[in-house]
Amino acid sequence: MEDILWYSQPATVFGEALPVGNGKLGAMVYGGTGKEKLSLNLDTLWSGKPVRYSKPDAPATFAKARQLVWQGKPGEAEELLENHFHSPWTASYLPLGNLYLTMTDPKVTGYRRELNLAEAVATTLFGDVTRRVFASFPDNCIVLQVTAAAPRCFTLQMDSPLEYEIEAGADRLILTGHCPVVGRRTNAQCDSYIYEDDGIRFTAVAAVHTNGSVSAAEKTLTVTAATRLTVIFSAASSYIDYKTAPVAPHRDPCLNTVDAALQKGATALLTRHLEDYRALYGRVSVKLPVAESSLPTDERIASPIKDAGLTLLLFNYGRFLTIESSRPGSQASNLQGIWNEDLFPAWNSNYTVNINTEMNYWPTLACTLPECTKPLEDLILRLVNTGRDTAAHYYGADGFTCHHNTDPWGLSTPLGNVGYRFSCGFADWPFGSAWLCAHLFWYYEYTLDTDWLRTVCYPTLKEAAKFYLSAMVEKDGEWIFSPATSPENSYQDAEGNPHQLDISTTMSQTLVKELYTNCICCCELLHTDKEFADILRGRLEKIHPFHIGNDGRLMEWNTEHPDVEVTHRHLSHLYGLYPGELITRDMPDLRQAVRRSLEVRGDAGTGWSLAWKANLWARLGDGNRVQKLVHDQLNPVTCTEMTIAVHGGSYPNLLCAHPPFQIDGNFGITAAVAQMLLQSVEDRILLLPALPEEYTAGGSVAGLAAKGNVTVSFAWKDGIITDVRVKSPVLQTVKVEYNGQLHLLKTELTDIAEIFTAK
Ligand code: FUC
Repeated sequence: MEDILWYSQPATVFGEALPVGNGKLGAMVYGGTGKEKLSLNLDTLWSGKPVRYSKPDAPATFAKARQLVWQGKPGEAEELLENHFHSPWTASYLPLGNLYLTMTDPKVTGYRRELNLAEAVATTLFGDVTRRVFASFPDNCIVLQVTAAAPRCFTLQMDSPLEYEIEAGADRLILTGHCPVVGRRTNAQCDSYIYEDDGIRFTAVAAVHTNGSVSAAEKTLTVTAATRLTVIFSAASSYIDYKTAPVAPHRDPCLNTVDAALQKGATALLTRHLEDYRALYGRVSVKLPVAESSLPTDERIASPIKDAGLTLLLFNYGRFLTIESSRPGSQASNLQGIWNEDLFPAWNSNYTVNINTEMNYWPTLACTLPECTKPLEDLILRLVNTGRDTAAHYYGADGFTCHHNTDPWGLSTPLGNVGYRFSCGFADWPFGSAWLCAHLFWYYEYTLDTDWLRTVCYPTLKEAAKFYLSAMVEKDGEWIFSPATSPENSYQDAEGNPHQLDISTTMSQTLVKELYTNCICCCELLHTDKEFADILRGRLEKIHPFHIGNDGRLMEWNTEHPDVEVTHRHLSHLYGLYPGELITRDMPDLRQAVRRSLEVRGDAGTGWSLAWKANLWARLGDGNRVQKLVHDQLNPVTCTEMTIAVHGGSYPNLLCAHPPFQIDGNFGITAAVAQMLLQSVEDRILLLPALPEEYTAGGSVAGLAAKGNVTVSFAWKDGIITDVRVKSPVLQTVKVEYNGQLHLLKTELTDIAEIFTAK
């Protein structure tokens, strides 16, 4: 029931258009009548080229900054790092262009456009015309099918905001273009580009198959007297990897892909797409006691009282967006997933790894989509290579590290630009590697893939741990990373001046504690590296991240400095409760301190900030507060609001508004809804740990995943759980807590194939 977004008018701007994608290719579908527009993306279209940044004497500069902070001079330390330590910014994720299909005599009656999340098909209906758009993973193309009862004339055109040329062949348009190499920026925003020969090049092809006749002229294909028309679109770029000049062949591979799809034909393409997509989306099904809404989606979110079904729609949308934006072989989902129309997108639409990229992957394992995490794994493995250089060059340290931003070139340095004031708050945070490594360990915990633990997960965690082992220092009996920041937040010194560098911070200590703990666990599971594990154990004895302040909050800084912005959007110091698991249910004082911190921070924030709060409240077991935050996320934001603001909400197409559009909030909310229903924490599975009151009447869950390679299905009535079934490819007994009690349940044997096929 809550699988459809629908509207009774075409989209006029991005925030109304509907997304489809196959991980690599993305399209926003406008659903116009006389003129349809698809704005197109390819995951590897980025500015830049392989690059390595360095700063003379960086380790000495950092050591000097530490000394200054320890001497109570954080302002001097900040100036030093701003002028002598920071590197240029990441590359930008670029739009590919647009495809336009005009049609004569549109006869606009009975207009409806919809996105069916259960099929990943966007459909536009009016008069005698039906148009369908889907992105096929198995055939690597986007398919636009039109059928009409009466014959029509069509024209097909493409353009691009990048430098490009178009050729028209007998049945196709071929767009070749290239990406700029350098972006110039003012402040955090890129505002002009320089094109050079060594940037990424690309080919995009749109070919038609029709029962009308096709002619080509003036960069336009014209189709006459057609009642059926299929456009097959694909694209490929010359990007190879982070270190190699982008010279991969793209024209022939792209043409071959399109020819192969044309050969299959529209019906087979749709069948293959549905088979592929449903096998992923259908693994999970949630039913909640909600009445069906008769309103179009934009009117539903515009209503001041949110109907109870919207939460489920948002949950399903997040699962859809995961499958559409992150598939094996694609780049990881960036700040906008894969959907970006802007030549100068906010924050370069890059990978911001001090919350945003990770949040994109919060729901993936819980929603039984483990293969969709593979692009994130690729991103991390790339950083092991580039981040080794950063660890050695900037800190004189072992292992690898990554700061708060990255891109397909594997940027891992402390980006900030010379003299950019207050940049330490984001730049000086070499903890992206630690946070990302948590995702690798969670993947193991969910899948129990021991070979992968041995060959991929542990070696990566070990390299990450080595960085902190060699870069941390001992002070007053504790091992600290110093100076440290708490992402993007500031505190006031005694004179009321804002600072970002402190002796240490809760988040930096939390991330190291988690990483070392996970590494030790790997060593034990793999019966390896006993000595290394002992070194880590020794260090852990002197790492204590959590302290409760006099005001009852969990402390964020080394000492109780006054806040600069008490409602700051980041919640870095609360990481230990979520997504981390260091603050467990048997630590009531720390949980109370988190609760107090959340109360003082308040609910308002950017889209992703609302979503993080929702997940924290879910861990605290407060379902109504989670639902309140989900509703806050559903506050309508007008499509013209695309400049940076801090209040969250949703565009009419339900994409999350930071504002501007940022997809992390969609994924964060999906994770929070999953956590209302099931949490896999400590040694057990909690059923309905944070169910909002309005859903207690009854409902069911099928196929959500828990740690230990299991999926869980259950139903409830009047808040009481019935019919629990736990499935696993291995026979095991799992601890499940529900109805206030711990139950030991034997798993039903299933093979992976069964878990991974539609229920
Ligand atoms: C971090 C956040 C901002 C924004 C940006 C992409 O810097 O603090 O709010 O989400 O990432």
